Amino acid sequence: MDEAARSYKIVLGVIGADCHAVGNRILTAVLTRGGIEVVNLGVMVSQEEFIEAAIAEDAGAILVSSIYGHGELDCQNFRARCEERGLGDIVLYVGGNLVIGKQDFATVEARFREMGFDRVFPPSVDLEQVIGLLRADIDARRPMALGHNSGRFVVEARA
Ligand code: B12
Repeated sequence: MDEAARSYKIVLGVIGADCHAVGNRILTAVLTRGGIEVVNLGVMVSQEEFIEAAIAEDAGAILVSSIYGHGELDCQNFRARCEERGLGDIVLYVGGNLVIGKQDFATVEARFREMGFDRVFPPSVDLEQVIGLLRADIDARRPMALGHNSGRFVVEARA
């Protein structure tokens, strides 16, 4: 397949009991305009709902928003749950006001990276840059020869 013709599908939502909806709509609009196919789950999305949607939609990435400050709690074990469900190659991003109050972003980033997120973004991120990163990260995780959810294929093939 021609690289330029490759489609990039992602699942987006606001995790946990978080109902902040404005950023979610902006993310959807900017990413869609940038040529990314967005499956928007809206607000108050559970880990399970993100994972179910990523499997059903054969998405290359899950973008998690957390605005109300409880991101660390809501995102616990997210990467492990993805792996359990065969999404070994899924790209995981998280962004927003991830923790309560003002904390050094480098420290916050390190904690979420430790939890298995590929990239961690502050509220002030340039969304055009995110589109470029997304394409590159999905390409790196899913070489053209492998289909979507290829991590699941590898797990099943090993079983
Ligand atoms: C509007 C608002 C509300 C509204 C939300 C209405 C709605 N349905 O959207 C209401 C009044 C309901 C509300 C409630 C609460 N809120 Co409020 N709210 C705000 C406010 C004023 C604006 C949020 C907003 O729309 N911002 C504009 C959008 C465009 O920005 P954004 O959401 O940050 O999203 C952008 C970026 O973060 C980034 N981004 C987000 N996610 C991701 C993900 C990825 C992967 C990437 C790349 C980028 C990215 O891109 C987005 C687009 O540019 C902020 C203060 C502020 N100035 O931000 C507080 C704020 C977010 N709220 C806050 C709090 C504490 C609450 C409550 C807990 C208050 C309470 N005690 O009840 C509740 C939580 C309710 C709940 N269950 O979620 C705090 C969070 C504190 C923290 N994280 O440390 C803030 C920061 C206010 C503050 N300074 O204390 N809130």
